[in-house]
Amino acid sequence: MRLFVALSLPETVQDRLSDLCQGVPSAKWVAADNLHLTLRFIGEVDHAEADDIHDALERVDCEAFDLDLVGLDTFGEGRKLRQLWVGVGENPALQRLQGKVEKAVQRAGQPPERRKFKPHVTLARFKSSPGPKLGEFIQSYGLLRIGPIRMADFVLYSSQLSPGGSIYREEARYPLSHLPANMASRPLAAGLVG
Ligand code: 2AM
Repeated sequence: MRLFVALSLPETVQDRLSDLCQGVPSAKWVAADNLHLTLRFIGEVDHAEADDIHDALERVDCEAFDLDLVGLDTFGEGRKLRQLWVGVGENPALQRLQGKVEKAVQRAGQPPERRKFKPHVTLARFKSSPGPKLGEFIQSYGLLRIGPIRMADFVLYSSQLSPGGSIYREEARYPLSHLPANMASRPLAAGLVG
């Protein structure tokens, strides 16, 4: 299975973002309920590895925090533009959580992520040049600011590639705060372990 760890966004925020998602030809917009902020992409693992990752994530002890979504930016430029995304206001608590998730995933035996963490919520992906409409979109919504959004947990998702786009499934949710470890421990979602 293909796994990643992310912050899920409240439905109200997903809907607000999704309402913006139009008017740029060639944009492949992310479906509202797929909008999320990735903390760590893991990729393909087997069931035993997935269990180890789950066990390690259950031990992550980090405080709940508020998140602000701020502004728009892209990965790649011009003809090489690949993604349009919403950024995140400076957030030490988010950085702490990401660091702990990274350590947990490594403790579970996965290789380290080499790329620097750049928190973002992908709105659209591009296979061909978006043309001038993207500039207009960024002009219209570049000052976007949504928040504070309370982040009280994080999620282990599986992702299945399908012709209609990726299907994300929540496999486990991990509370943030300072609960004793035994209160934070729950089994994996049914079906993750074979
Ligand atoms: P993205 O939003 O920047 O595309 C599920 O696919 C999540 O994992 C997405 O948020 C995606 O980030 C991220 N992701 C997918 N493939 C990845 C890869 N090869 N390396 C890092 N992150 C990846």
